[in-house]
Amino acid sequence: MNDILNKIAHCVEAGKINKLSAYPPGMKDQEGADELTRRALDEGCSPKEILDMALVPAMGIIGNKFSRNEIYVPQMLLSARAMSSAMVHLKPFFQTGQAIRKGTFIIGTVRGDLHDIGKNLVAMMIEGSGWEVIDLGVDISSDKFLKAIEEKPEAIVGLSALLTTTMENMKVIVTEIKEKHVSTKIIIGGAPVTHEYCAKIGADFYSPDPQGAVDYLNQLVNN
Ligand code: B1M
Repeated sequence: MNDILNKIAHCVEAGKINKLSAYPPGMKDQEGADELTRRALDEGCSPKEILDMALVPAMGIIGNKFSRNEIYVPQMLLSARAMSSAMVHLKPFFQTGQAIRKGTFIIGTVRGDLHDIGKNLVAMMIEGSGWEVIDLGVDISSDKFLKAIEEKPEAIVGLSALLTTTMENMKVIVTEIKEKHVSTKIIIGGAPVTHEYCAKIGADFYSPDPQGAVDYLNQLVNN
């Protein structure tokens, strides 16, 4: 069993999605995270084992490498896609409650902003670390965040912005969320965002990268 879990972890780290994917060249024609995860479930691995012993540690390694500039966005995207291809097989189990999620994370790119590559990476990493992720998409106003929070009052919220102009909309959204849901934790991120800005607008946490957001969320449930 450990053998197949190690293989899945290796595929995620290497960005090997499925048998047809050409990358990485050294793994051509080999099964990827997609087929191996299906096989692991068929052979009796539990979704939690696959998540905790293969996908989450592998994405953790990738996230840390990215934070240390040892790998770059294309490699991280491939790893994220490999992980997503595995998650497709696990999702039905999470939905039926056979695997327990750590909590719910609502994420969106703020109003006026259409950049979603970083936001998608954050969403995938957080989903891979065992959270239910509700991805509201791009150009998201306070109203949409508030509606989503009303449906999931215990959720933690993540805001992404890539433009110095739309970063200002974070302030409006954070203020309106905190007015109605004072205990809702809000994480913010995106290229122009800083720790100072986070403190200034009253958000709870700033992370420059997906792994920081994952670590913060996990620390919230472990305390
Ligand atoms: Co835009 N764009 N863009 N763009 N774009 C930037 C951001 C810009 C810096 C380019 C430049 O001028 N050098 C500049 C912003 C300048 C500024 O405000 N300071 C800019 C501009 C000006 C614009 C337009 C206004 C251009 C125009 O139309 N004149 C326009 C705005 C459209 C809009 O949003 N309303 C525009 C449009 C676009 C495209 C649509 C063409 C495309 C977006 C495609 C897409 O996302 N689907 C695009 C792109 C690709 C970029 C660049 C080149 C790359 C952004 C990216 O995806 N980076 C960007 C220049 C650059 O960054 N070098 C640029 C990779 C991604 C993985 O990183 O998103 O930073 P990032 O996410 C990181 C972290 O920030 C963090 O984790 C991620 C992984 O480490 N993170 C979080 C992100 N969200 C987080 C949330 C968290 C935690 C961490 O917790 C919740």
